[in-house]
Amino acid sequence: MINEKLEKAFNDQINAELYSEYFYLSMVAYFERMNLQGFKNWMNVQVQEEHAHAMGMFDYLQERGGKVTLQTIEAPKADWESPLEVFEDVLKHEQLVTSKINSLTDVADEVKDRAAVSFLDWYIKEQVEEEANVGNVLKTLKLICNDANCLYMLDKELAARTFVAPVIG
Ligand code: OFO
Repeated sequence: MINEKLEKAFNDQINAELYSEYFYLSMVAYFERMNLQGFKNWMNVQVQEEHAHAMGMFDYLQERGGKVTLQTIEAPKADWESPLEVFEDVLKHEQLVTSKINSLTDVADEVKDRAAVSFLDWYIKEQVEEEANVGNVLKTLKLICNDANCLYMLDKELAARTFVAPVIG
């Protein structure tokens, strides 16, 4: 049976992952309004990844005999000034998620749940990749993309991203 404090921390993180899904879905709608289909595709993959992250913890908590308690998902921001502002928000958000996953792992450590610590290792590594992916798009937007041509080229590039269901744990 999973420790109660750890169960609560997992439920909070499931909510954070579902909020991430919601936040990025709001960005999908923004890119649709902007008619930037490649950016929209990139963000749609992000939405699917966040859903998979939430479900990975959802399934794990149940597998460990814990109770999944879903919480209210906060309404995300709906408007941005530019694609640059969107990606600045994504990076800030991923950095926040990294700190939340680190805190969740601290709780698993504190209650000496070695299995949970080992399970969460996947998420810790995933965050390194997430921050790097977002950081790369942000770098291009910041350093190179100050005209419509570049935005068009980047949109074409982002159209190539595809979702690969992660094998978590
Ligand atoms: Fe984008 O991060 Fe989930 O875990």
